Amino acid sequence: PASSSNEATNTTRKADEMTANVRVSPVKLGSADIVPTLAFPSISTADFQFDLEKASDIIVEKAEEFLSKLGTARLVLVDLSRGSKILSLVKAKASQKNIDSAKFFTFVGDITKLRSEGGLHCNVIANATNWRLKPGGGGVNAAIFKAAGPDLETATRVRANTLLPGKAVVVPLPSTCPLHNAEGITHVIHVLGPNMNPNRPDNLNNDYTKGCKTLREAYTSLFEGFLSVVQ
Ligand code: AR6
Repeated sequence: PASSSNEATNTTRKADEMTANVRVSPVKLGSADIVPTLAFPSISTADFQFDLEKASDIIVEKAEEFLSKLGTARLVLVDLSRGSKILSLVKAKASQKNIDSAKFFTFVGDITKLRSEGGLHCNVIANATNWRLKPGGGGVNAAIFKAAGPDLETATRVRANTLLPGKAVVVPLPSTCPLHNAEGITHVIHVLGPNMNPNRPDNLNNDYTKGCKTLREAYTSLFEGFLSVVQ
């Protein structure tokens, strides 16, 4: 019967997403199949140079804290390469804590092409942004603003012009936006993490007491933003 074969497909898809990123045809992902899912990059750990061990502890701690509030919704940490150190650290630490890997998992892929290239449908994505909420600057921020086109900049301006470290802002994407119609993303949540890059004027000067506090606040603000979208 159709229902049991759908169930089998769903089970296989989940297993694939959790392990090998095996591609699943997007045509199988009708709206009825969609589980509310937030895909997020590791905030502050590339351009902003935040320590990976400390960041991975915070990601796992915050994901665990929010999973109980999220119902069936899922959290997915994304990075570009299979060799990503932050993905392996988080995967190992989440598994040590016996966190449900169907609800919180890691995924290799470009966050702007998760459905079209990875077969993973995420209705919300997070962006590791800058305080001006401006396109460009490299990293995931440049990729998301580029893929979304001018619609994202306009929709962002309606919500905010600046962001403080540790804060997030939820931006709904109009259906005309390429990220919405090609990838099924309805919201982008911009998050500003702590900046530990000593080559930048606005860095925390290696103060990890403040840095960890701000990164925790950033994930709290991000996950609360996602909660506000799913509820
Ligand atoms: N898809 C998935 N993950 C990505 C992608 C992508 N397309 N691009 C990068 N990553 P970063 P930060 C991963 O540097 O450290 C910008 O200039 C990357 O491998 O984007 O918070 C902004 O304008 C890493 O794991 O963000 C800010 O000024 C993670 O995304 C500043 O950088 C975050 O790396 C923010 O720095």
